[in-house]
Amino acid sequence: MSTTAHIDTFARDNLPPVERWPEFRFDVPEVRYPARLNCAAELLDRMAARSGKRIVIRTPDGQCTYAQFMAQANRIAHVLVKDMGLVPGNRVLLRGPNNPMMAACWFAVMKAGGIVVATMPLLRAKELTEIVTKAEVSHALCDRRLDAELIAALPSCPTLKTIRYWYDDAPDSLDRLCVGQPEQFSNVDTAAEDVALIAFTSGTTGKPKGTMHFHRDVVAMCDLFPRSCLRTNADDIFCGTPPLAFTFGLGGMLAFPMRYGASTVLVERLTPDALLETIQKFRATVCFTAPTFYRQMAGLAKNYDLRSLERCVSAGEALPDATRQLLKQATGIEIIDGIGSTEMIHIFISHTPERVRRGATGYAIPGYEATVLDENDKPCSPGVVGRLAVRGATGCRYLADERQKNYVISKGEMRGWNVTGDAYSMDADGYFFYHSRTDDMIISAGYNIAGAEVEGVLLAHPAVAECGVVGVADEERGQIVKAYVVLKPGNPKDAAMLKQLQDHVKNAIAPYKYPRAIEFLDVLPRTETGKLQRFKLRTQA
Ligand code: 3UK
Repeated sequence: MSTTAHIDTFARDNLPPVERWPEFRFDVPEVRYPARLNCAAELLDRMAARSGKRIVIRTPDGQCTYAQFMAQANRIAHVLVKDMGLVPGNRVLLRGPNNPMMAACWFAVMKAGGIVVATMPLLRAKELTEIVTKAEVSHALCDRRLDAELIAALPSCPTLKTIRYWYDDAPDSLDRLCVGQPEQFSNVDTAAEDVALIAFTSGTTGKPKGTMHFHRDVVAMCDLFPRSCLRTNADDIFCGTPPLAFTFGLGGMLAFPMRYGASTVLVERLTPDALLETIQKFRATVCFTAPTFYRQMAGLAKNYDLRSLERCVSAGEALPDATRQLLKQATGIEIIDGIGSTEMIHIFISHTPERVRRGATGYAIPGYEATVLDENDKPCSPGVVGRLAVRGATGCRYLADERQKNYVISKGEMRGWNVTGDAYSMDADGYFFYHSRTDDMIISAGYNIAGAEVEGVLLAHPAVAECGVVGVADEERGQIVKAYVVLKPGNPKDAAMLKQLQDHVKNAIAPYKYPRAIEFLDVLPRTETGKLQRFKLRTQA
């Protein structure tokens, strides 16, 4: 590793031991970078120098150019260093909705050599405390409107000493402190392998895990999926829902458009209707969101002029084919599905719209290899369900966490491969088919049943708005399949409907997969990133 620019070496000191690292592969030339690399210089300054007058951020209240955005990031970087005493390598908590200050703060921290720890807007004091404690966060920049939970967390966060708020007019607010700061800043000359961000993922239930990504990884995610599958160009206008604190959103809502001189529409809170309106109003060409949003958008699309929209990216959970078909009928657009993870930083299996294969997430995109492993870490034959494993330009490095050994294989033939925790099969052409999370597989009377498959079938029924399928304990069968169903308005929650849905599944797939129990709900439990919380359904059962 080249010489670090970090004076505070906490992140480097808490990387996993080298023998536990994934193997990194730089097979595509786009991801071979020099030893010194600051991702803010690469994504922001370089584009500001080349096309400073182009628009980078659009919001309902106005827009700004690359040059203006760089100037703002530079002013904040001065505040971080001079007023807040940031030292390279310090961890900086960022807390805000998707707005221009959140984005500028992100780049300011990169420029000053800090490490971003971004948090989802809905996190509460308890979760913030866990993150601050684990990452030994020393500084925070926070949207004033989201201060309550941060303030509530402070008594239990002794490392966090310096906080400034933005969108605030107090004399010591970030906005005020920025006034009069120089518009130039000389970026800390970070190593490509200095940690740039620690992204937390809660997994399904357990304690949050911090995943560490280098400056190199941030640039690499921009040079892989957005180039090969999305084919981003400078005239693209991106929009969508994932928070900047989620690496899906960091890429799709900020870093990807910037890498290509394109622009992004940042909106703080979006419903399916508001997202459609945003596409119409800003003439957006690219949309990033989760499957449930696409499903609802398909039903509302006729009310909007969506002619500008060219490409839609879905990630976060499995995209049911029924949803893909609904959006296609409504807009003509073939969704680009992609599986990514916080550990891998972004998408590694996906497809171009032309190379879509029904029911598949896609193929390993250039820069990654993928395979399906059996319980002995041997590759499965085509069609056989096993554990998905990947390796490539990015990979998993947990911050001081024993669970590194669960994500990265550390011995044998497959040493260095990342295991995502998903049950997949691969066909003879290298397309990957999602079955379930490995811990969510339902085993009923000896049959392996993937909840997502049953969900996909139920979603194709005209009365079903949303559904979640889990295994619940059963004396006779070990587990039975249980479906939680949200019906579309106007459908009766009665025994006839129950029977109709069961018959619908029996007719579509192997009858042993049908839900022996069905419960009607008004809403399904979901995470802020749009994932169905199956564990909540299981405990409810
Ligand atoms: C699941 C999918 C089927 C899968 C993410 C794109 O979701 C992201 O990161 P997380 O750490 O979760 C990772 C897990 O989510 N998943 C994601 N996408 C798909 N399952 N089909 C999909 N298309 O279980 C995976 O292991 O929250 C997604 C980019 C960046 C991300 N962080």
